[in-house]
Amino acid sequence: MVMGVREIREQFNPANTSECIGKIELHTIEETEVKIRASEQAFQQWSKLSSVSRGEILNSMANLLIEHLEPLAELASKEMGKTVPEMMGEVKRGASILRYFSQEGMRAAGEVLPSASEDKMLYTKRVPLGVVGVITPWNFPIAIPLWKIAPALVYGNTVVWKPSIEVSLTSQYIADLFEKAGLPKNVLNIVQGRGSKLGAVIIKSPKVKAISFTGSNAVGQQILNTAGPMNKKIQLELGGKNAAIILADADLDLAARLTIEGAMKQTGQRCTATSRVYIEASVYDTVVEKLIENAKKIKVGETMGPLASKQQFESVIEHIARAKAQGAKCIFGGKPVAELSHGYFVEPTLFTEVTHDMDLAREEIFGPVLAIFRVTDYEEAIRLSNDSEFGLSASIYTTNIHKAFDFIERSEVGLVQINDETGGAEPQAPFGGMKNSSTGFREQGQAAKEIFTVLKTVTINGIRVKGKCEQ
Ligand code: UN1
Repeated sequence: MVMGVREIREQFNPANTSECIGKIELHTIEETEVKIRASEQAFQQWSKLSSVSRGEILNSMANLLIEHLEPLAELASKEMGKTVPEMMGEVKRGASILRYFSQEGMRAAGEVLPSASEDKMLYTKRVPLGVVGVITPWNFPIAIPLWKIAPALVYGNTVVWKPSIEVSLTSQYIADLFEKAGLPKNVLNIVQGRGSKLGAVIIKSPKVKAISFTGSNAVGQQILNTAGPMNKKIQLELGGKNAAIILADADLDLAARLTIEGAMKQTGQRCTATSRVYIEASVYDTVVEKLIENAKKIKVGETMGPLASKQQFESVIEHIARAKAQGAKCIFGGKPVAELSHGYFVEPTLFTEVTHDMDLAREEIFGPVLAIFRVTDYEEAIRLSNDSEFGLSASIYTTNIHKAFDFIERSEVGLVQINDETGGAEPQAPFGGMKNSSTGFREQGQAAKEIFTVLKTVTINGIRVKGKCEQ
């Protein structure tokens, strides 16, 4: 039954903006409410199923993802612009996330504690919350939803999922695969539409016990304002302005290669992208040359995809124009690619002569833009790398073990990288930032159970009442 009038949306390929790749019917507010209610009912059965059985469904889903690797990667690539090899990597990553959490169904769900009384048994037991709301972005249309949905499901919750409208077709494909994998009806309910309309219904619903969101700081703040006072559990993964430090003693080839990869992979559309690099003065000229050499190797339209949408394209172009107007020097790129004007393609872009009061040093760009700074020494580098409202990830390239350990201690971020790029996350490791990059619970790994379960403490009295066993 369709309630209200459904809006139809056409999706276009950001690499070829006149190519319509499909249509999607958006849900109405009423339908979203119905789906939340249905998920609440489905919780009764789903939470009773053993976690081992729930895990088996996730494992089937992992197998299906791999079976559908190519068509899914191609669809997602056409919908949001990431290159097909990048998208195939993401589908495989999705499968390993599902496999990790499928095993979680076989792991301990509590612990036995000693009691002060010999007559009592005391233990903890993790239980699911009920319906949880998962609101996901367009930049990892497969991996991010799965690393929220998989733990939510294996711990026994049901999920109402609102993906970004920009990746509606990819998200529908994933929801359909979950059904094929044997997930009972209404255990995962997808709602397609805008966050301002449908996301708001999920956030406000008293039936939804937790919200896991990845996206902008502005929306994150609205979630906190609305769902916080309702005492919901809230997990927010927000922006980043990730720094890399290259010291004179580093392997400079490795540092330059990984800094450019960190900045330009996925066209810079990762909250973990490297967006600032601090280079020690004595190797500054050499490293800048190496950064340019690496940037030159990128073939826009082949090894680097377009920006995901018109809005993204305009925003990145505006950031570049503002950086120039504020006095930063563009030493590489800085323009849309003229011969690829049928898509949202922008050149990999490098800026020098950046000062810390410029927007380029402070604001998240979410595009292939890197700000390069010269620093006198490690102390100046760490001070400037920490001079940010964000604290997601940071890298240092050095062979000095003392500086590496000092950086681990003093870097104000959730993800510290030594001789590695700022991006990336493995499913078994907690993911999240400090400062304005994250709020609340970590994602992935064992840490995921903190948001998606609640602990019950159980006391059983009278376990050793005299004479009972002899009767
Ligand atoms: C990665 O670096 O591979 O939205 C993961 C984002 C992050 C995930 C990054 N939440 O870009």
